[in-house]
Amino acid sequence: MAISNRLFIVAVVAIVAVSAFGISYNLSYVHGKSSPAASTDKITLVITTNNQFNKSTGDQPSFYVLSNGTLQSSSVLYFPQNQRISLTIINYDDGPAFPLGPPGAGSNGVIYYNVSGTVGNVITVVNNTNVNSSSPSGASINVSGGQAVRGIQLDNVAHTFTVSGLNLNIPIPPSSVVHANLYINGAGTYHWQCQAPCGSGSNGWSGAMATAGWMTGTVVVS
Ligand SMILES: [Cu+2]
Repeated sequence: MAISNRLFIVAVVAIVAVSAFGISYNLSYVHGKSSPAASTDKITLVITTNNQFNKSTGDQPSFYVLSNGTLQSSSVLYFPQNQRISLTIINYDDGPAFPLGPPGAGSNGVIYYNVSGTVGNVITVVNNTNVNSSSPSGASINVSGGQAVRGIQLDNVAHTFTVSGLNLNIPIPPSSVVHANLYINGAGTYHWQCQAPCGSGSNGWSGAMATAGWMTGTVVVS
């Protein structure tokens, strides 16, 4: 074997060894750093449109639970008590609906629909993630990310995730991803309801709005 070949092999072995050390070092570093003091439960809800409700009503929007890569019924949601819940809501609905309830007036005179019941009464909103329905074909993907807000302008609310028994109100803009951290102290059974009349009927409160697993349902905290 020529000396240059031996040098090459030594060099390769050294590179592999250093890389392996780096990977294992990084893994242990990340693992050690990511161990939280309290356990976290991640819950992801997905709002889709074009769900066939029945023949006379037609399509309705609906909340689902993302579980093991499949969309499951939101009729009964299970939340853990006394630990941090990392709640993500992915909304594919690109149309707003005016929510009910007392809005808070912003300092600039703009009316907002306030967040409540989350850590800091804040949600993080990533807008324009629904690129398929909001971007014309060929347009660049425009994602503005990670804005922490205490409210959403009233005419920019598509749905809400509201559990009045927990004073929890999460307004959800069209075509957005919303994230919130929350704690729920103690067990209980509650009613959840979207407060933006997005269903059928003359006032929008029929169909999905009045049917468990669509825009309303039960939250079991245990
Ligand atoms: Cu709704």
